[in-house]
Amino acid sequence: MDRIEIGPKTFVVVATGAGISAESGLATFRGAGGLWEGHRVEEVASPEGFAADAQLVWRFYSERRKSALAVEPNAGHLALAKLEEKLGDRFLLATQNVDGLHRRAGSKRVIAIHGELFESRCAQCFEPPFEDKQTYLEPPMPKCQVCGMALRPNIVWFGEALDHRHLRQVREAFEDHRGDCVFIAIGTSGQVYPAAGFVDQARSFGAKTWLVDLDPAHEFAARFHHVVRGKSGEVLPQLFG
Ligand code: BV8
Ligand code: ZN
Repeated sequence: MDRIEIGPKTFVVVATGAGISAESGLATFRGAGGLWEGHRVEEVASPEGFAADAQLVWRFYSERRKSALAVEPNAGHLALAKLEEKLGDRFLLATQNVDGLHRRAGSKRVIAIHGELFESRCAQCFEPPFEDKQTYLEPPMPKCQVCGMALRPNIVWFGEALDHRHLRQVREAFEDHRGDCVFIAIGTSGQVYPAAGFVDQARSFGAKTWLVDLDPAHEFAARFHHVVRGKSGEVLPQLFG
């Protein structure tokens, strides 16, 4: 059984994708062939998609809010929360997932680099994002209390920039701990940038890199020092030495 040796000063950066939530019962992006109700996710999860059909996009996110509220974190999420408890400030979790399951599992040092499913924000003015668990399946679509324009999910859509502070936090973690850093990607097909480039950044700063995935994407897996094939809910509880 593979084990990742973590020394007394080793800094651990973890990046997770949809695969870590699969055992909780949430659909992955590639599992459904990248489709939702016959629409390409890249189209629905985009500013163009929202401009073209806000109701369709709100239906997409409302259904995901309902599914994410109906499931529980799994052993993989819990294993990462336990590792964070052990490592404290020598741990950083960057998740591509918007489902909120890492926080519900107890993870605190987690940055949601693609946004938060349970937050909405105004599509126009600079009112800050706010917690929103509501679903919007029928018109009228939700409006901003301040300026009256449309509300949108607080998600980073395709073609939108990620929060540069998040990207800086990940880069600094590699930079500040060069020589004694481990990067572990879990349950991601590595198709979406800039997250898919974290492994290259990690290696450029001398980090050891691991991929944990049920069915590793070949060209992505080739960029890691180590690849562990399996279900994250089964692998993670035994993986950390
Ligand atoms: C950006 C939120 C630039 C949405 C997401 C053309 C136009 C515009 C942009 C681009 C373009 N071409 C390329 C780009 C860049 C684009 C990109 O990379 N596109 C890809 C498709 C080529 N990236 C962007 O647009 C990003 N922004 O580049 O901005 C910019 C800069 C400055 C100023 C302006 C603009 C923004 C990307 C963020 C998009 N938002 N999520 C939502 O969730 O609704 S992306 C979304 O898809 C996820 O967050 C995640 O990132 C990605 C899905 O990937 P995965 O999580 O990996 O899931 P997947 O299903 O693919 O894989 C699951 C894996 O789990 C599999 O490997 C499977 O084997 C494994 N698995 C399954 N079960 C298990 C398991 N593993 C373990 N255990 C199990 N049980
Ligand atoms: Zn507004």
